[in-house]
Amino acid sequence: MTTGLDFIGDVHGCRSELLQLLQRLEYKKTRPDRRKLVFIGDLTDRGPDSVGVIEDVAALVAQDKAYYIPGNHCDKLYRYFLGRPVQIRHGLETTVAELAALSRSSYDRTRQTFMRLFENAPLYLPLYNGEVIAAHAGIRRKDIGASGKAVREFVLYGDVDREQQQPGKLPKRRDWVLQEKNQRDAPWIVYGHTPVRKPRVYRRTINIDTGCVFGGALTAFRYPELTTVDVPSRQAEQPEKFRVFEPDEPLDSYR
Ligand SMILES: [Mn+2]
Repeated sequence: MTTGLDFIGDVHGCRSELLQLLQRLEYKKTRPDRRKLVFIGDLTDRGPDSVGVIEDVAALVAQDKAYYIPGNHCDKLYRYFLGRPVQIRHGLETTVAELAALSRSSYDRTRQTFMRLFENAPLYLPLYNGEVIAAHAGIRRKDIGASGKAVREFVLYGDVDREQQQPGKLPKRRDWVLQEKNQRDAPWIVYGHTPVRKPRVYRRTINIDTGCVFGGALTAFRYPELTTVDVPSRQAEQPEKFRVFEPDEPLDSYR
């Protein structure tokens, strides 16, 4: 059993920010006090070093210092590596360009490393005796323990409104946490997927995707401490990528 968990949201190829955050969390040399990292998906796409992030995260998982669960960008990269027809857009084009610049042997190694990481990952992950669940875009508490296509779609893509979808545009995402009950002792749900300026807390859920690749920050959520640690982004600011969700709650009201 670990003494604590450090969840890290959507890295999207922001390797230098990741390494700085790991330093702040003291993972660089040895594992601090038997804590463990939890990467909650979307390692690649859009940022400057997706290949480096794949190598870093796979190495941490192999050393038993980290868990990893996939995000929608991971799912698409996996299908790309399988040779399935996927659209090289929405950020995948940067990862594909990085891969194209590799030597044949480096390409093969990265492909194998990523595919193995993905194949060994659960869709979502209950941790700390089920007190906390990691799921890329979130999960309804009633679905914890369930699998199947609808749950998979929700966990990877969120609560998307397919009916309102405009042709060629990304579907709208609903604020799924509003449907969750306010229950003491309900498991915490740690998710990302939709960039927010500050970690958004509501009813024992926390969105920790603070949009590093869009100029925000890379954030870690520490459990059971219920604190966050963040490092500022080195990427260009893209304010239009961030969403504002109401209501939210102060994290320290749960401590
Ligand atoms: Mn995502």
